[in-house]
Amino acid sequence: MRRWPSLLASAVIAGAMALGTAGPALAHNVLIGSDPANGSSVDAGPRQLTLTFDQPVQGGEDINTVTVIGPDGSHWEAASAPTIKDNVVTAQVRPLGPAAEYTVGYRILSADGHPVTGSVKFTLTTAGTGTPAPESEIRATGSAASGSASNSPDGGSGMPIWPWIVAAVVLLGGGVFLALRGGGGKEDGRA
Ligand SMILES: [Cu+2]
Repeated sequence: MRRWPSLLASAVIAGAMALGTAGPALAHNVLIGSDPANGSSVDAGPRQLTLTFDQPVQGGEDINTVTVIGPDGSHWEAASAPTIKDNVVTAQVRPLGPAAEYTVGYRILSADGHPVTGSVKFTLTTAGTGTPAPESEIRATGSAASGSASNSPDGGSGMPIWPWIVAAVVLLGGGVFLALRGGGGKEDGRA
């Protein structure tokens, strides 16, 4: 009779713990807007671009990188690091060249401390007079960011949830064991 309330309590506690610890993993920054907008066309190259997220981006020049990749993998981001103000990342762009599709790749530090990558694309409809960044001006981290950005279009950083499920099952199992053991002991005592 007595064991059911404690069994239920164990299950509720284990479930709450699993939810509580898994929650932050799902709260990564999400890109909610950009200028130029994803999929848009512009007739002149923007001198700067902005990426707006749903929550503040953490500072740190080494981890927050923005790349602008044009035809044949050419780089068009300025040499300076992007600036962060709350939810908005602003990056300077070189004058663009060929009329083509350009991909803006980003790697930013999420509010929960994890890196988030993704990309947006825009099309330059009228060729500009700019030239791509020379190899010497391409930031090492910028090159790395463009690679990871193209690999994770969903913007996720791949944090598995299964360890939390395993932990919940173990906790639940332990709770059941203790509840059965404790309940049995009390019954023996009263009898
Ligand atoms: Cu995270």
